[in-house]
Amino acid sequence: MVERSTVSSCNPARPDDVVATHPAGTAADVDRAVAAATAAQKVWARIPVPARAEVIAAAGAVLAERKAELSHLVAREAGKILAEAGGDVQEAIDMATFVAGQGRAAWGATVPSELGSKLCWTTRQPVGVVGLITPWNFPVAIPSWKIFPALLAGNGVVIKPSEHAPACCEAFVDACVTAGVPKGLVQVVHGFAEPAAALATHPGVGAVSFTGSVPTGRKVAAAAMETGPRLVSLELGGKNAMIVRPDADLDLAVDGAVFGAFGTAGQRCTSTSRLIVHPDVAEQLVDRIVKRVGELVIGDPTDARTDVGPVIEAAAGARIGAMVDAAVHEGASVACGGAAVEVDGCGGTFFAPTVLTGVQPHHRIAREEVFGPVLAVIEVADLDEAIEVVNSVEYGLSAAIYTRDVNTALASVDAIDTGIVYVNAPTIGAEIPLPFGGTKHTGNGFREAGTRGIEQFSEVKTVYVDYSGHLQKAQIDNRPPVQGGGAGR
Ligand code: UN1
Repeated sequence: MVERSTVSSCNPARPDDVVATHPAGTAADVDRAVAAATAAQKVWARIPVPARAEVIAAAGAVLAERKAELSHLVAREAGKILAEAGGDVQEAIDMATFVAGQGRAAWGATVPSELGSKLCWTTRQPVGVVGLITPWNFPVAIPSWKIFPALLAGNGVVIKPSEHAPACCEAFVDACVTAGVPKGLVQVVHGFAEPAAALATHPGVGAVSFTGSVPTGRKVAAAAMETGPRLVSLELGGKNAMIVRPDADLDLAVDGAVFGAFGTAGQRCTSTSRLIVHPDVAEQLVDRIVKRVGELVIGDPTDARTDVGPVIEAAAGARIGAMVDAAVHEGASVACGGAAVEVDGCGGTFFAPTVLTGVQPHHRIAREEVFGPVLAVIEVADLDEAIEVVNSVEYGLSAAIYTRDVNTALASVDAIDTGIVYVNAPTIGAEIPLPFGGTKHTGNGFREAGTRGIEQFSEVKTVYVDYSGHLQKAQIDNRPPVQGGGAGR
């Protein structure tokens, strides 16, 4: 494996502006990091859970104090516009509050025993050290989704952040350490595939959690099951659809489509990338979306007037452009956008918000994740066909339906095969106390956030205590026969 020897992140809007440079980690660095986190975890796991929770709450407070500074860093390193960068940091603050609260909540169940003088309950134990591989697009929020619950559950952490956002991860971990997270408990290893693979296969890592693409996620899972951690949670791609029914509030649907598709320059795993619409309203809806797109300001994300920032790097722009070209080749039409645009004074890659019409469900652009500001419009005859199209892709993260009819809305919630469904709201914007994740190839059945975070990073333990003072035999049929047949009288 030949890899670059340094990780160097730059401002996606101005690639000459280098944000951070670190030596690229190796498998040996991962070994050292796992050993150090393991040593620190042994002490941490003995601290009572509410006391661990207090440290996490304090980390939230430090993040809140540093919110402005961190938001600027997110905008500069990940290219997110300031409002979204602030939202990213706020999501981490909220996660700290929520997870800290879980430190005084129930973690298990008590269950009545089938025998007398016996207690049965479940509890949770840490897995030891968790290995985290995180993306650049929520460079503070996603580490927080994983690190806070992992710490609350009593684990140590080794995180390999995206090579595009090393400084955001360092800043997040620094806030944790300032708040009192023991030094050494959360280790950061920067780099590319080598440390990621080492983490996924490390015998000293009890769980690995990955957010990123399907091909990499599959490699992580296969490698991890072969030699490494037993718990593997994956959050992979999406091909999120918004259905707009003819009875929908079209103003609302236009707002939702523009925000869902072009917010974060389409670079969320939850971004809306398919608009599934009835022919009666298709033209009107597309015209209105295109008009709104014309009003969006594309530019430097640190300028408060900007609506759409850059894509993460030139290669991403080239990939998105090739997907749009392929769609046109397959028969789609470009209603707006379709290519990268120059922004004065910025050398980064800015892909124009793009609406494609005439897309058919079998086109590549209707099936493959774009991870860029591209909305494919697919016309369908009725609700059944709309749902069939929503469910026809390999992903199952998020979907939205716009309708004023409550029966249509709820029937769609039932029929749509995704982990998250929105009614009259776009496909982005999942809230942290609720489980986050998807069906099919979007993941492997795990959900993040909410109370699921603790489950994700711990093992359940079932405990039986027999205080009868004599041997009681379970699974031995020792009950008196029921008198008088089935009615029991
Ligand atoms: C992601 O893009 O990987 O639901 C996560 C949302 C955000 C999370 C996105 N809260 O859009």
